[in-house]
Amino acid sequence: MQAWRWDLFCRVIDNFGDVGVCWRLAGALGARGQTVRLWLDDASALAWMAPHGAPGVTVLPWTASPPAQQATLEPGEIVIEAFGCEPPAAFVAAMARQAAAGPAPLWLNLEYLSAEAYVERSHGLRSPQFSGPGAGLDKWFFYPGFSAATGGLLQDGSALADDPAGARAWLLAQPWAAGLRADDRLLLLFGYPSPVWPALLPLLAPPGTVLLLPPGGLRSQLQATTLPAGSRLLPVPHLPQPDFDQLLAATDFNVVRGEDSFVRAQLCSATPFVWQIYPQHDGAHGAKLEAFLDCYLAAGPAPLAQDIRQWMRAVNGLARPSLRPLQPLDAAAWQRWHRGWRRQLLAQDDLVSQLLRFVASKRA
Ligand code: TRH
Repeated sequence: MQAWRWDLFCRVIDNFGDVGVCWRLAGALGARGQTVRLWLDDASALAWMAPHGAPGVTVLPWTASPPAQQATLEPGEIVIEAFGCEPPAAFVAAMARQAAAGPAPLWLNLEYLSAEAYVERSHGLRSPQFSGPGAGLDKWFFYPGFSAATGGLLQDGSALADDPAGARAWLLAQPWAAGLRADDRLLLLFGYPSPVWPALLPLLAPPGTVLLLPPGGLRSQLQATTLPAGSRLLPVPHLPQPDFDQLLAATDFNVVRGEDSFVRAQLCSATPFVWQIYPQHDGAHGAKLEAFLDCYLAAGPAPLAQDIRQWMRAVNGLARPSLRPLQPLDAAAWQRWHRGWRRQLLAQDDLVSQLLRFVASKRA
Protein backbone atom coordinates (compact mmCIF):
# COMPACT_ATOMS: atom_id res chain seq x y z
CA MET A 1 0.00 0.00 0.00
CA GLN A 2 1.26 3.45 -0.84
CA ALA A 3 2.24 5.64 2.11
CA TRP A 4 0.98 9.22 1.96
CA ARG A 5 1.34 12.27 4.16
CA TRP A 6 -2.00 13.39 5.65
CA ASP A 7 -3.05 16.63 7.32
CA LEU A 8 -6.14 16.12 9.47
CA PHE A 9 -7.82 19.24 10.88
CA CYS A 10 -10.15 19.08 13.86
CA ARG A 11 -11.91 21.83 15.76
CA VAL A 12 -13.34 20.86 19.15
CA ILE A 13 -16.94 22.06 19.40
CA ASP A 14 -17.63 20.54 22.81
CA ASN A 15 -17.31 17.29 24.74
CA PHE A 16 -14.99 14.63 23.34
CA GLY A 17 -16.49 13.36 20.09
CA ASP A 18 -14.64 15.60 17.66
CA VAL A 19 -11.23 14.80 19.09
CA GLY A 20 -12.27 11.17 19.76
CA VAL A 21 -13.23 10.48 16.14
CA CYS A 22 -10.19 12.30 14.74
CA TRP A 23 -7.73 10.64 17.09
CA ARG A 24 -9.16 7.23 16.24
CA LEU A 25 -8.93 7.95 12.52
CA ALA A 26 -5.37 9.29 12.82
CA GLY A 27 -4.28 6.21 14.78
CA ALA A 28 -5.95 3.84 12.32
CA LEU A 29 -4.21 5.55 9.39
CA GLY A 30 -0.89 5.43 11.23
CA ALA A 31 -1.41 1.70 11.87
CA ARG A 32 -1.65 1.26 8.09
CA GLY A 33 1.72 2.90 7.50
CA GLN A 34 0.43 6.42 6.80
CA THR A 35 2.00 9.59 8.21
CA VAL A 36 -0.53 11.89 9.85
CA ARG A 37 -0.33 15.42 11.20
CA LEU A 38 -3.35 15.99 13.41
CA TRP A 39 -4.10 19.70 13.83
CA LEU A 40 -6.19 20.39 16.93
CA ASP A 41 -7.40 23.66 18.41
CA ASP A 42 -7.77 21.95 21.81
CA ALA A 43 -5.72 18.81 22.43
CA SER A 44 -6.32 18.72 26.20
CA ALA A 45 -8.44 15.53 26.13
CA LEU A 46 -5.60 13.60 24.48
CA ALA A 47 -3.76 13.66 27.84
CA TRP A 48 -6.11 10.88 29.04
CA MET A 49 -7.54 9.60 25.77
CA ALA A 50 -4.18 8.89 24.15
CA PRO A 51 -1.43 9.26 26.76
CA HIS A 52 1.04 7.19 24.72
CA GLY A 53 0.38 8.71 21.30
CA ALA A 54 0.26 6.50 18.22
CA PRO A 55 2.83 5.42 15.62
CA GLY A 56 2.86 7.67 12.59
CA VAL A 57 0.79 10.44 14.23
CA THR A 58 2.05 13.91 15.23
CA VAL A 59 -0.27 16.32 17.01
CA LEU A 60 0.10 20.00 16.12
CA PRO A 61 -1.64 23.03 17.60
CA TRP A 62 -4.11 24.67 15.27
CA THR A 63 -4.02 28.41 15.78
CA ALA A 64 -5.84 31.08 13.78
CA SER A 65 -2.59 32.30 12.27
CA PRO A 66 -0.13 29.40 12.20
CA PRO A 67 3.20 30.14 13.93
CA ALA A 68 5.92 31.09 11.45
CA GLN A 69 7.54 27.67 11.21
CA GLN A 70 4.16 26.03 10.61
CA ALA A 71 3.18 28.49 7.88
CA THR A 72 6.09 27.18 5.87
CA LEU A 73 5.01 23.55 6.20
CA GLU A 74 4.09 22.03 2.91
CA PRO A 75 0.62 20.47 2.94
CA GLY A 76 0.61 16.69 2.71
CA GLU A 77 -0.81 14.81 -0.26
CA ILE A 78 -4.14 14.46 1.54
CA VAL A 79 -5.90 17.09 3.63
CA ILE A 80 -8.94 16.15 5.70
CA GLU A 81 -11.11 18.71 7.40
CA ALA A 82 -13.25 16.96 9.99
CA PHE A 83 -16.91 17.98 10.17
CA GLY A 84 -16.54 20.98 7.85
CA CYS A 85 -14.10 22.73 10.19
CA GLU A 86 -12.34 24.73 7.41
CA PRO A 87 -8.52 24.61 7.65
CA PRO A 88 -6.77 27.96 8.31
CA ALA A 89 -6.71 30.29 5.29
CA ALA A 90 -2.87 30.31 5.22
CA PHE A 91 -2.84 26.53 4.94
CA VAL A 92 -5.48 26.47 2.18
CA ALA A 93 -3.44 29.11 0.32
CA ALA A 94 -0.42 26.77 0.55
CA MET A 95 -2.60 23.99 -0.88
CA ALA A 96 -3.51 26.24 -3.83
CA ARG A 97 0.19 27.09 -4.39
CA GLN A 98 1.00 23.39 -4.38
CA ALA A 99 -1.76 22.75 -6.91
CA ALA A 100 -0.34 25.43 -9.21
CA ALA A 101 3.10 23.79 -9.11
CA GLY A 102 2.09 20.13 -9.40
CA PRO A 103 -0.58 17.68 -8.29
CA ALA A 104 -3.12 19.32 -5.98
CA PRO A 105 -3.48 17.91 -2.47
CA LEU A 106 -6.63 15.80 -2.23
CA TRP A 107 -8.99 17.76 0.04
CA LEU A 108 -11.69 15.82 1.87
CA ASN A 109 -14.44 16.88 4.22
CA LEU A 110 -15.11 14.00 6.62
CA GLU A 111 -18.70 14.52 7.71
CA TYR A 112 -20.71 13.51 10.76
CA LEU A 113 -22.19 10.02 10.93
CA SER A 114 -25.86 9.72 10.08
CA ALA A 115 -28.21 7.10 8.64
CA GLU A 116 -30.30 9.78 6.90
CA ALA A 117 -30.94 9.38 3.17
CA TYR A 118 -28.83 12.39 2.13
CA VAL A 119 -25.69 10.53 3.23
CA GLU A 120 -25.85 7.95 0.44
CA ARG A 121 -26.67 10.72 -2.04
CA SER A 122 -23.80 12.96 -0.96
CA HIS A 123 -20.99 10.52 -0.21
CA GLY A 124 -18.07 10.98 -2.63
CA LEU A 125 -19.42 14.16 -4.24
CA ARG A 126 -17.05 16.86 -5.49
CA SER A 127 -17.42 20.43 -4.34
CA PRO A 128 -15.47 22.85 -6.57
CA GLN A 129 -14.20 25.91 -4.66
CA PHE A 130 -15.01 29.16 -6.42
CA SER A 131 -13.78 31.75 -3.95
CA GLY A 132 -11.35 32.33 -1.09
CA PRO A 133 -7.77 31.10 -0.78
CA GLY A 134 -8.74 27.65 -2.11
CA ALA A 135 -10.43 28.93 -5.31
CA GLY A 136 -9.83 26.46 -8.10
CA LEU A 137 -9.40 23.49 -5.77
CA ASP A 138 -11.89 20.65 -5.35
CA LYS A 139 -13.17 19.44 -2.00
CA TRP A 140 -14.68 15.96 -1.73
CA PHE A 141 -17.38 14.86 0.69
CA PHE A 142 -16.68 11.68 2.59
CA TYR A 143 -19.57 10.42 4.70
CA PRO A 144 -19.31 7.59 7.21
CA GLY A 145 -22.41 5.44 7.38
CA PHE A 146 -24.10 2.13 7.91
CA SER A 147 -24.61 0.93 4.34
CA ALA A 148 -22.44 -0.15 1.43
CA ALA A 149 -23.21 3.12 -0.38
CA THR A 150 -21.43 5.16 2.32
CA GLY A 151 -17.88 5.46 3.62
CA GLY A 152 -18.51 2.85 6.33
CA LEU A 153 -17.35 2.90 9.95
CA LEU A 154 -14.03 2.88 11.78
CA GLN A 155 -13.90 -0.72 12.95
CA ASP A 156 -11.21 -0.08 15.53
CA GLY A 157 -11.39 -2.34 18.61
CA SER A 158 -14.17 -4.52 17.26
CA ALA A 159 -12.36 -7.78 18.17
CA LEU A 160 -13.01 -6.93 21.83
CA ALA A 161 -16.63 -8.04 21.49
CA ASP A 162 -15.46 -11.59 20.78
CA ASP A 163 -13.99 -11.93 24.27
CA PRO A 164 -16.37 -10.47 26.87
CA ALA A 165 -14.87 -12.69 29.60
CA GLY A 166 -11.41 -11.30 28.87
CA ALA A 167 -12.80 -7.75 28.98
CA ARG A 168 -14.54 -8.49 32.32
CA ALA A 169 -11.27 -9.91 33.75
CA TRP A 170 -9.48 -6.72 32.64
CA LEU A 171 -12.15 -4.60 34.33
CA LEU A 172 -11.97 -6.52 37.62
CA ALA A 173 -8.20 -5.93 37.68
CA GLN A 174 -8.52 -2.12 37.48
CA PRO A 175 -7.67 -0.36 40.78
CA TRP A 176 -10.73 1.93 40.48
CA ALA A 177 -12.99 -1.13 40.12
CA ALA A 178 -12.02 -2.68 43.48
CA GLY A 179 -15.10 -4.26 45.06
CA LEU A 180 -16.70 -5.29 41.77
CA ARG A 181 -17.64 -8.95 41.62
CA ALA A 182 -17.46 -11.15 38.55
CA ASP A 183 -21.22 -11.72 38.58
CA ASP A 184 -22.33 -8.10 39.19
CA ARG A 185 -24.72 -6.77 36.57
CA LEU A 186 -22.88 -3.85 34.99
CA LEU A 187 -24.52 -0.88 33.32
CA LEU A 188 -22.23 1.73 31.74
CA LEU A 189 -23.86 5.15 31.65
CA PHE A 190 -21.92 7.39 29.26
CA GLY A 191 -24.74 9.77 28.51
CA TYR A 192 -25.77 13.39 28.97
CA PRO A 193 -27.62 14.71 32.02
CA SER A 194 -31.35 14.72 31.39
CA PRO A 195 -34.65 14.82 33.30
CA VAL A 196 -35.56 11.42 31.82
CA TRP A 197 -33.08 9.43 33.88
CA PRO A 198 -34.85 9.22 37.26
CA ALA A 199 -37.89 7.58 35.62
CA LEU A 200 -35.96 5.32 33.23
CA LEU A 201 -33.10 4.11 35.39
CA PRO A 202 -35.16 1.77 37.60
CA LEU A 203 -36.22 -0.09 34.43
CA LEU A 204 -32.63 -0.38 33.25
CA ALA A 205 -31.11 -1.15 36.63
CA PRO A 206 -32.79 -3.98 38.54
CA PRO A 207 -31.49 -4.68 42.08
CA GLY A 208 -27.87 -5.82 42.00
CA THR A 209 -26.87 -3.48 39.17
CA VAL A 210 -23.68 -1.45 39.38
CA LEU A 211 -23.91 1.86 37.51
CA LEU A 212 -20.53 2.71 36.01
CA LEU A 213 -20.22 6.45 35.50
CA PRO A 214 -17.41 8.27 33.69
CA PRO A 215 -16.74 11.89 34.74
CA GLY A 216 -19.29 14.45 33.57
CA GLY A 217 -22.72 15.95 33.99
CA LEU A 218 -24.66 12.70 34.15
CA ARG A 219 -22.49 11.43 36.98
CA SER A 220 -23.08 14.69 38.88
CA GLN A 221 -26.82 14.39 38.26
CA LEU A 222 -27.01 10.82 39.56
CA GLN A 223 -24.76 11.51 42.53
CA ALA A 224 -27.35 14.08 43.62
CA THR A 225 -30.41 11.81 43.24
CA THR A 226 -31.73 8.61 44.74
CA LEU A 227 -30.48 5.61 42.81
CA PRO A 228 -32.75 2.70 41.89
CA ALA A 229 -33.26 0.34 44.84
CA GLY A 230 -30.46 -2.20 45.21
CA SER A 231 -28.12 -0.50 42.75
CA ARG A 232 -24.90 1.35 43.43
CA LEU A 233 -22.74 3.85 41.59
CA LEU A 234 -19.11 3.23 40.63
CA PRO A 235 -17.22 6.32 39.40
CA VAL A 236 -14.99 5.49 36.43
CA PRO A 237 -11.97 7.73 35.68
CA HIS A 238 -11.29 9.05 32.21
CA LEU A 239 -9.68 6.15 30.36
CA PRO A 240 -7.43 5.89 27.31
CA GLN A 241 -9.53 5.13 24.25
CA PRO A 242 -8.58 1.42 23.98
CA ASP A 243 -9.51 0.94 27.65
CA PHE A 244 -12.81 2.73 27.12
CA ASP A 245 -13.53 0.34 24.26
CA GLN A 246 -12.69 -2.57 26.55
CA LEU A 247 -15.06 -1.20 29.18
CA LEU A 248 -17.88 -1.28 26.62
CA ALA A 249 -17.06 -4.94 25.99
CA ALA A 250 -17.01 -5.79 29.71
CA THR A 251 -20.49 -4.59 30.69
CA ASP A 252 -23.97 -6.11 30.44
CA PHE A 253 -25.57 -3.04 28.94
CA ASN A 254 -24.33 0.32 27.63
CA VAL A 255 -25.77 3.78 27.45
CA VAL A 256 -23.71 5.72 24.90
CA ARG A 257 -23.95 9.10 23.23
CA GLY A 258 -22.67 11.41 20.50
CA GLU A 259 -20.92 9.61 17.67
CA ASP A 260 -17.82 7.65 18.58
CA SER A 261 -19.04 5.80 21.71
CA PHE A 262 -22.27 5.09 19.79
CA VAL A 263 -20.26 3.32 17.07
CA ARG A 264 -18.00 1.52 19.56
CA ALA A 265 -21.04 0.18 21.42
CA GLN A 266 -22.21 -1.39 18.16
CA LEU A 267 -18.86 -2.90 17.22
CA CYS A 268 -16.75 -3.45 20.36
CA SER A 269 -19.44 -4.95 22.59
CA ALA A 270 -21.59 -8.06 22.34
CA THR A 271 -24.24 -6.53 24.61
CA PRO A 272 -27.01 -4.10 23.65
CA PHE A 273 -26.96 -0.34 24.02
CA VAL A 274 -29.23 2.66 24.02
CA TRP A 275 -28.09 5.79 22.23
CA GLN A 276 -28.50 9.21 23.73
CA ILE A 277 -28.12 11.34 20.65
CA TYR A 278 -26.32 14.71 20.76
CA PRO A 279 -29.21 17.17 21.08
CA GLN A 280 -29.42 19.94 18.49
CA HIS A 281 -31.23 23.21 19.12
CA ASP A 282 -33.30 22.97 15.95
CA GLY A 283 -34.54 19.48 16.88
CA ALA A 284 -32.72 17.89 13.91
CA HIS A 285 -31.60 15.06 16.20
CA GLY A 286 -35.13 13.62 16.19
CA ALA A 287 -35.01 12.81 12.46
CA LYS A 288 -31.43 11.56 12.82
CA LEU A 289 -32.47 9.16 15.57
CA GLU A 290 -35.46 7.86 13.59
CA ALA A 291 -33.27 7.32 10.50
CA PHE A 292 -30.85 5.23 12.53
CA LEU A 293 -33.68 3.23 14.06
CA ASP A 294 -35.24 2.60 10.63
CA CYS A 295 -31.92 1.18 9.51
CA TYR A 296 -31.04 -0.70 12.75
CA LEU A 297 -34.49 -2.24 13.11
CA ALA A 298 -35.38 -2.70 9.43
CA ALA A 299 -35.57 -6.48 9.72
CA GLY A 300 -36.25 -6.55 13.46
CA PRO A 301 -38.98 -8.81 14.75
CA ALA A 302 -41.97 -7.03 16.31
CA PRO A 303 -42.58 -6.40 19.17
CA LEU A 304 -38.84 -6.27 19.92
CA ALA A 305 -38.25 -3.63 17.25
CA GLN A 306 -41.12 -1.55 18.57
CA ASP A 307 -39.83 -1.83 22.14
CA ILE A 308 -36.30 -0.83 21.18
CA ARG A 309 -37.66 2.16 19.27
CA GLN A 310 -39.72 3.20 22.26
CA TRP A 311 -36.69 2.93 24.50
CA MET A 312 -34.42 4.96 22.28
CA ARG A 313 -37.07 7.64 21.98
CA ALA A 314 -37.68 7.68 25.71
CA VAL A 315 -33.98 8.03 26.56
CA ASN A 316 -33.89 11.06 24.25
CA GLY A 317 -37.01 12.64 25.68
CA LEU A 318 -38.73 12.05 22.32
CA ALA A 319 -41.38 9.58 23.47
CA ARG A 320 -44.62 9.83 21.54
CA PRO A 321 -48.05 8.58 22.53
CA SER A 322 -46.97 4.99 22.36
CA LEU A 323 -48.73 2.00 20.92
CA ARG A 324 -47.93 0.35 24.20
CA PRO A 325 -46.24 1.65 27.34
CA LEU A 326 -42.51 1.36 27.80
CA GLN A 327 -41.67 -2.27 28.53
CA PRO A 328 -38.68 -3.66 30.35
CA LEU A 329 -36.91 -5.13 27.37
CA ASP A 330 -36.47 -8.78 26.51
CA ALA A 331 -32.73 -8.81 27.20
CA ALA A 332 -31.96 -12.13 25.47
CA ALA A 333 -33.86 -11.21 22.30
CA TRP A 334 -32.21 -7.77 22.18
CA GLN A 335 -28.80 -9.38 22.64
CA ARG A 336 -29.41 -11.68 19.67
CA TRP A 337 -30.55 -8.71 17.61
CA HIS A 338 -27.50 -6.68 18.59
CA ARG A 339 -25.09 -9.47 17.60
CA GLY A 340 -26.72 -9.93 14.21
CA TRP A 341 -26.52 -6.18 13.55
CA ARG A 342 -22.85 -6.16 14.55
CA ARG A 343 -22.07 -9.00 12.12
CA GLN A 344 -23.85 -7.07 9.36
CA LEU A 345 -21.75 -3.95 10.03
CA LEU A 346 -18.50 -5.88 10.18
CA ALA A 347 -19.25 -7.51 6.83
CA GLN A 348 -18.96 -4.07 5.22
CA ASP A 349 -15.72 -2.39 4.25
CA ASP A 350 -14.32 -0.31 7.09
CA LEU A 351 -13.87 3.44 6.77
CA VAL A 352 -10.06 3.45 6.59
CA SER A 353 -9.99 0.87 3.76
CA GLN A 354 -12.59 2.90 1.88
CA LEU A 355 -10.70 6.12 2.48
CA LEU A 356 -7.44 4.63 1.21
CA ARG A 357 -9.21 3.29 -1.87
CA PHE A 358 -10.89 6.65 -2.50
CA VAL A 359 -7.55 8.44 -2.23
CA ALA A 360 -5.84 5.94 -4.54
CA SER A 361 -8.57 6.38 -7.15
CA LYS A 362 -8.37 10.18 -7.08
CA ARG A 363 -4.57 10.38 -7.14
CA ALA A 364 -4.15 7.78 -9.88
O1 TRH B 1 -18.37 13.33 23.98
P1 TRH B 1 -19.49 13.19 22.99
O2 TRH B 1 -20.79 13.63 23.46
O3 TRH B 1 -19.07 13.97 21.71
C1 TRH B 1 -19.77 14.64 20.75
C2 TRH B 1 -19.45 16.08 20.77
O4 TRH B 1 -20.36 16.73 21.62
C3 TRH B 1 -19.49 16.64 19.41
O5 TRH B 1 -19.45 18.05 19.40
C4 TRH B 1 -20.68 16.14 18.66
O6 TRH B 1 -20.51 16.57 17.39
C5 TRH B 1 -20.70 14.63 18.66
O7 TRH B 1 -20.74 14.15 20.00
C6 TRH B 1 -21.85 14.05 17.89
O8 TRH B 1 -19.61 11.65 22.54
P2 TRH B 1 -18.74 10.67 21.66
O9 TRH B 1 -18.87 10.97 20.22
O10 TRH B 1 -19.11 9.32 22.06
O11 TRH B 1 -17.22 10.92 22.07
C7 TRH B 1 -16.64 10.49 23.25
C8 TRH B 1 -15.19 10.13 22.99
O12 TRH B 1 -14.48 10.04 24.22
C9 TRH B 1 -15.04 8.76 22.32
O13 TRH B 1 -14.00 8.80 21.38
C10 TRH B 1 -14.64 7.85 23.47
C11 TRH B 1 -13.82 8.80 24.30
N1 TRH B 1 -13.66 8.42 25.71
C12 TRH B 1 -12.46 7.85 26.09
O14 TRH B 1 -11.56 7.63 25.28
N2 TRH B 1 -12.30 7.56 27.42
C13 TRH B 1 -13.26 7.79 28.36
O15 TRH B 1 -13.04 7.52 29.56
C14 TRH B 1 -14.50 8.36 27.92
C15 TRH B 1 -15.58 8.61 28.92
C16 TRH B 1 -14.66 8.68 26.59
